This record gives sequence, C-alpha cells and structure tokens, in this order.
Amino acid sequence: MASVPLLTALHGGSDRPDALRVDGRACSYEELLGAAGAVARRVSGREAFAVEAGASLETVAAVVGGLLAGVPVVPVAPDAGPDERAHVLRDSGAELLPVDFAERADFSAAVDDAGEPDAGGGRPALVLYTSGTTGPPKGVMLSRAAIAEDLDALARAWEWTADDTLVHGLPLFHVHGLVLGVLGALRVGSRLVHTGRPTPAAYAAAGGSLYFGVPTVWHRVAREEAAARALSGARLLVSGSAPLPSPVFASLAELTGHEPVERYGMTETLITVSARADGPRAPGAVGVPLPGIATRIAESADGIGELQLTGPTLFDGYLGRPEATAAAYTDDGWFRTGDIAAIDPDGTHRIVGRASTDLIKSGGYRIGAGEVENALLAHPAVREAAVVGAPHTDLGQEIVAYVVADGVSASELTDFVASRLSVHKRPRQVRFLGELPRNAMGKPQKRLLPPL
Ligand code: MCA
Ligand code: AMP
Repeated sequence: MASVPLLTALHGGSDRPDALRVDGRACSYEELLGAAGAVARRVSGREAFAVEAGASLETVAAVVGGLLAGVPVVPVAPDAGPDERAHVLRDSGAELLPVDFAERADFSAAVDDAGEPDAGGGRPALVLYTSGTTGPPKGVMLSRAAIAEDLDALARAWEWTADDTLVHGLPLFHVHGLVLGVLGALRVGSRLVHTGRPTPAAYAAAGGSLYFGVPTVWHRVAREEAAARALSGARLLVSGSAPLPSPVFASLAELTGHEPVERYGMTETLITVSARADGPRAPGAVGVPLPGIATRIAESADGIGELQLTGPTLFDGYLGRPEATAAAYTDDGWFRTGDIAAIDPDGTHRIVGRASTDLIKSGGYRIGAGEVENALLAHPAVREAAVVGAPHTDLGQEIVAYVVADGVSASELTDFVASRLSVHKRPRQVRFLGELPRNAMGKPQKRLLPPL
C-alpha cells in the first residue's frame, strides 16, 4: 500500500517568505523544500539517519528531508551526554548527519513526501527515544500514517487552520515540539514561530493565535503578568505533556481571558485525548478521546485505574525490542499507558497519577529513575542509589537522588550525571543515606525513603 503525503500544506501551500521562523531565522516553504531536498538526496538509500535536533531550521530541514526520502529520522537531544548519545546512535544504527540549510536541491520525490510505503511492516517516519522505568531509553517507531491521523484529529479538535500562527519554543526531539509543533504546522499550513526557548517574553512578543506549552512554560507565563496579558489576543492556549496545576489554569484564565485546552498523550500513542476548542475546559480534565481512539479503565472497582487504549495513532513498536513492545499491551491488545485515570459520566478524562513511581516528569520531560540510578552507580564512590520524583511547583516533579556513597559531594554527583546524560536528567537534590530502606527480601523500598 502506498503512503500518502504527510506534509500536505508544505507542497503547494503558502508562499509567505516567513512561513516558518525558528529561533529568529525565517524561511519560506520553497526554501524549506529546497534545503530538505538536499538532505533527502544525501540520505536516500540509507536505513536511517540521526540529526542533532536543536531548535533550528536545520533540524526542520533534516526531518522533512527524511520524510521526502522515506528514510527514518532519529532526532538526538543536543544536550544528550556522551553515554546517552552513544546509546541512541548504537541502538538505532543511525549516523549523525550534519545539515547545511544553505544547501538546496530539487529532490526528485519532492513533489510530495509520500516517501516509501510504510504500511504493513514498512519503515517508520521517525524514531524517538524515550525513557522507561529501567535501563536506557527505547526507540519509539512512529509511522507516517499514525502521525497524519493524529494531526488531522487535533486540527479538528482545536479548529486549527492555515489562518493560525502557531507559537511555541519546545524541544524538537519529542512529540510535542516536533510532531505537533512542526509537522502539525506543515500539514495544516499555519505559520509557525518557534521562539528558540519558551520564555514568557518570547511568547508574548510572537503575536500568535495558537500557543503550545508544557505546564512549566504556562506556570512561568502565569507568573509574569504582562507577558500573560499579551496572550489575550490569541485564539487558543494548549497545555500538555504533564498535568497542568489548577492554580496555573486559573491564573491563565484570569490574565489571558482564555481557559487553556489540556490534552493528553505519550510518545508511544501520540495525542489520544483532548479538550476541544468548542467544548468544556476544566482544571485537571484532559477532554475526550480523539476520533478513532477507544479508551478503558483497567481492573478497577472504583472507576479509577490504569488507562488503556487502542487506535490508529499508536506506535509501530520499540525498535529492536519485540518483548518490550509485547509487554506494553494487554493480552487482548490494548496499550497499557501506565497512567492512572478516571472517566466522568460525560466522557471527560482525568489523569490522576502514574502506576509506577519510576517514571518521573520534570518540566514535561519523561525521565526513567533507573537510567539516572545507573548513571549514579557508575561513579566509583556510589554504592547504592534510589531516584524519585518529588513535587515541584515549577517543574511538576524534581529529580531527587538518595545515595549511599563515601567521599563525594552532591554537586560532584550532579555534575557526574550531567556529563553522561541530558541536562534535565540531573538530580536537583542529592540526599546521602547510611543505607537504603529494604524489605525482608532485601529489595530497596522507595516508599520508605525519608521525606525531604
Ligand atoms: C537544570 N539546571 C540545573 C539542574 N537542572 N542546574 C543545576 N543542577 C541541576 N540539577 C540548569 C539548566 O541547565 C538551566 O541552565 C537552568 O538550570 C534552568 O533549568 P530549568 O529550570 O530546567 O529550566 P529551563 O532550562 O528553562 O527548562 C524548562 C523547560 C524545559 C523550557 C520547560 O524543561 C523544556 O523544554 N521542557 C519541555 C519538555 C518536552 O517538550 N516534553 C514533551 C515530551 P541554563 O539556563 O544555563 O540553560 S512529548 C510528550 O510528553 C507527549 C507526547 C505529550 O503529551 O506532549
Ligand atoms: P512522553 O512519552 O514524554 O510523551 O510522556 C508521556 C506521559 O506524559 C504520559 O504517560 C503522562 O504521564 C504524561 N502526560 C502527558 N500529557 C499529560 C496531561 N495532559 N496530563 C497529565 N499527564 C500527562
């Protein structure tokens, strides 16, 4: 089965000279297609390729180039430490491709980005690395079809059109910033302003109609009254990637005049549940399933339990890890999100927590406790380590490490983790203990760790 083009608006869409602005540099669709064509020509025939995914036009050209050539793209976090980077490149088998945005080519397939067939065991469009509770991050394979389905469903839910100017400043190596924030704009045809960093001042200055942010971004906007008030001319403010605290919802509503729309998703499922532009919005409510998505609450007497789902936006599995892929589904084929949810009688979904304490969300980033523990245990002075997420007003959760170690300081340990993993995986607090609390079987008990 042949694929359909994903970036429909990019082909024959807007001729605005600044259709796309990323961190202060603008380009037209024609210029983007030229730069992406040059990438496509260079990667054509490869199994996959990786790109250093900073907030830049080069990243966008690389991703679009991969789509034009039908070659899977592996975005790498620019601040990934050496261990993390080496893992992603080794695991995916992808080589890093340097991109020069000034290079232009009329790639022959550039009439559209249908690329190669991706149905029925075909290659993914993107491989995004994301953390599990233990071990190094896994590559999530996302198909062109899943991305197209999701973007169309979101465009309908948010009444997102080519008349919009989308503004955000999110990282271009995750679903939120890259799939929704870049591919979404190129499919719908809305102008895109990527602010480089998602600061309140940059959001205020961008003059957009549609804004994306993680709760940390919205918390910072809500704290800066003038910046928040500047968003009153927007059409829709969308929050996701982590729970939006009620006080932030209330401040945004008061200062901007807009109740934010909350939506819920995962790297593995894309966005599956969302409040609608024309529907009710309430703090703690992430809306209703998108068309084609079925949800259920598992194993629950009180209606609160693990959220499970099926639908056309789900991933094609973890790269090279069939057992992990199989373990992500129930025996009857529903994806296990690991999130604890409740569904109101009117169908509104509420995410109330996570089943495992070993997946931490800090600033909207998903961080596996096990990956940080392994980084700490690689330090010669560390004998034991237990990492948890503690509540944090700005970040949602902050990473706290409890360690049993001799002759090493807290800052030496955070620097050590930062030298191996991404910046946001650094513990914010380190507590030294004589020993970790354990049960009778000798297994560490995170729930018995002393409070901060
Ligand atoms: C950080 N810093 C530290 C430490 N950690 N310094 C010392 N010790 C530490 N442990 C430094 C940082 O390097 C930074 O320095 C400064 O402290 C401030 O860091 P931070 O508070 O983290 O703020 P930030 O750098 O401004 O980042 C906040 C952020 C960022 C912009 C909100 O967390 C972010 O971009 N989050 C988005 C994540 C995301 O896109 N998730 C989507 C996943 P300096 O200032 O010098 O740099 S996709 C998903 O979840 C699904 C599909 C969905 O639903 O969307
Ligand atoms: P990631 O794979 O980085 O996309 O992280 C997915 C996780 O983010 C989900 O499993 C949830 O725990 C969390 N998440 C995303 N959106 C929301 C939301 N609106 N409310 C609460 N949690 C969310």
